[in-house]
Amino acid sequence: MRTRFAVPSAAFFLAALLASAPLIAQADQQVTIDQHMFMPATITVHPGEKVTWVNKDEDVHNVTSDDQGRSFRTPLLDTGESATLTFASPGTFHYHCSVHPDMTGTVIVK
Ligand SMILES: [Cu+2]
Repeated sequence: MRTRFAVPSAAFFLAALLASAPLIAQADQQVTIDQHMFMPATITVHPGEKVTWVNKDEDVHNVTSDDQGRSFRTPLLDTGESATLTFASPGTFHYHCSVHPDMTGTVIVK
């Protein structure tokens, strides 16, 4: 499991106090893939945040942007595998699974 909600150590608190960036910018957001669905289907993050997709399904899936240029695309993820993308710029990014095009999701960066 990720440690996002774990009790921070004293060292972490010190680092947080010294950091000028808001804490939220350092937290990974997670999308679970299961039963041929991205959950949540729409996720909202701040510019510079990372989104990690974790495949908990028994089938292979990936994350492929809908745009013509395929501005982002993860490798095929087997059961238990994950992939992380960083969204630097604001926008609305629709994606799907290239193996199962009916599986769709959206990342909103603002
Ligand atoms: Cu798929």
